Amino acid sequence: MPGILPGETDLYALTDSRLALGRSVEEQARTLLSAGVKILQYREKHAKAGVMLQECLILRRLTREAGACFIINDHIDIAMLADADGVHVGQDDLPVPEVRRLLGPDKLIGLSTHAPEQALAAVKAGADYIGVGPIFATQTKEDVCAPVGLGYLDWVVSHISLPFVAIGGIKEHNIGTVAAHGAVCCALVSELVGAQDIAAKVSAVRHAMHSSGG
Ligand code: TZP
Ligand code: MG
Repeated sequence: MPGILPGETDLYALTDSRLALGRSVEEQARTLLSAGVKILQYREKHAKAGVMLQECLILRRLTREAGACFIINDHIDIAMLADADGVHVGQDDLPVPEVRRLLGPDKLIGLSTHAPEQALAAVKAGADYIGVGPIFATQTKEDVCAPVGLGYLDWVVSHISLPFVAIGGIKEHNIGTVAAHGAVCCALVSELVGAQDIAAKVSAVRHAMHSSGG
């Protein structure tokens, strides 16, 4: 079964142990999945490869049990070994066609994009979905580009038919605006795993996303 794509679900959660108030990756994942999150990305920029593999094998089991999609950031080798549903790469990572050669046709490839030409190139390269952002300023990503704002999101909504996920600085207080601009799926890092009560935050964010007219 291929993974669930952005567009088929509203929230896309990412792990980040540096923001998770001491909670392990497994604990972050268990809580997010039991709160109903259906796409989970493992994104642990500072973990060693051996640790990554062990953690991803656990997350693979948990996501499978929860019927959720499991995506790994950057690391194609770990994704293959853990039988993840796909990988998410950035503009400076391995090119999508090369990732496809490694992963084959049945796995998902997500590509972060920050401008119209990158979105068009992602479609051409065969990405399965794109990340759109950073919509707002974010401290979570170390090498992040300046926020692209809602303008790029508007452009994607009207020009790109590939599934996409909005990302970057999205929080309970602004997710209604992002949804009102046409984002069906939003990715959140610090707002979810950095919350005192992750399950309560998932439900508050969902409520804000679906009830606000912007
Ligand atoms: N790609 C663009 S911004 C970002 C990624 C992975 C991090 C977003 O983190 P947050 O905490 O939701 O702003
Ligand atoms: Mg990357």
